[in-house]
Amino acid sequence: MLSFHDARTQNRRSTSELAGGLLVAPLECPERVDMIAARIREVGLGELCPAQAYGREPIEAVHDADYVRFIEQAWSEWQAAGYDGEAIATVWPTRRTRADFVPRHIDGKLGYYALAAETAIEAGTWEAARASVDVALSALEHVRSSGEPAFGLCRPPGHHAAVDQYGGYCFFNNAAIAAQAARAAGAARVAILDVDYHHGNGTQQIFYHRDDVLFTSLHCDPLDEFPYYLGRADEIGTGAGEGANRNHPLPPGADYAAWRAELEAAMAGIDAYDPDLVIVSLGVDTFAEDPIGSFRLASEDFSDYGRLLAGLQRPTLFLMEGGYAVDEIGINAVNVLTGFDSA
Ligand code: OKP
Ligand code: ZN
Repeated sequence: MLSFHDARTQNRRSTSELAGGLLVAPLECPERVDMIAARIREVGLGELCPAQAYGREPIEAVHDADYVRFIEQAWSEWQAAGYDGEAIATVWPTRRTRADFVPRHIDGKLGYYALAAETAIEAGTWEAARASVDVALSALEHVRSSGEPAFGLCRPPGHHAAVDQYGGYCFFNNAAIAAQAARAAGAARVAILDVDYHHGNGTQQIFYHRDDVLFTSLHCDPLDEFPYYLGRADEIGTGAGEGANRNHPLPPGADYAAWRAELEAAMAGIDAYDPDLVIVSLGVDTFAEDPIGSFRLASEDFSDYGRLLAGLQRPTLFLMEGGYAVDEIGINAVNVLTGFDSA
């Protein structure tokens, strides 16, 4: 299987994540990509190809243009305000205040566009987030032109990013942008299967009213886990999209047997939908040793479900999402891909 990467994804080098009341070294670090790339080479998965540049048009086919401009300019506006640290939201439009205008001050803008406070914006964020989209679109192009599967080493991840919101380490929704680009290029139906430990609230929101992109997600129950305010099983889509959103929440601590049973149910739904393309939002924070996930998958379980996914027999695009056990992230992500290739 071919993989795609871009060195500019490493330009995001945030030093601060708000966690447990402290500013700590971010879990979503550049070394994650290095470890995956090293493992790809070690097992000889296939060529690691450079990404092409696609510009902002495919990003703006999913995200609001004002939001894209905000991500582009936030760091310089933050610096112009004279702040010393990285840009972190501290105040929000909430129930009983207004959210129908964007404040002028950077503090107001950050709260308007942020869905969570853990994720800081710094000097390289805009470039890295754009490069992550380029990686996804380059891998998509390979799947579309060859029919072969491909893997995008996206970083930062994307599935929490909504039409006009960032957070949960995500800025642009790589999987949603790829799905939209595939539709524009002629795919009739696209299925997104999100296997990250966290619910893909952004992807869900982007396609909630549509039936041309099916969103199916396995994740920890939002009653107990980030992103908390979306991801329950009764969220089935709206209007034309009714029935095209499928959430499979699992309890904290779920083991592989429970997870695999939900995957098989999710796959039956995808098969019946008959998509031209399957996009896998590949988060490996379901790993037992993940520092923030509670699920109990072992490294060999990733190979097993990779094999299972090949049973869909569809053109398949894998895009990296979460996974924070950095020492094993390459093993686990690449196990899915080698499992898929071996089937
Ligand atoms: C991003 B992705 C740790 C709390 C972490 C944010 C999680 C973002 C996950 N102190 N909260 O879905 O892997
Ligand atoms: Zn995650």
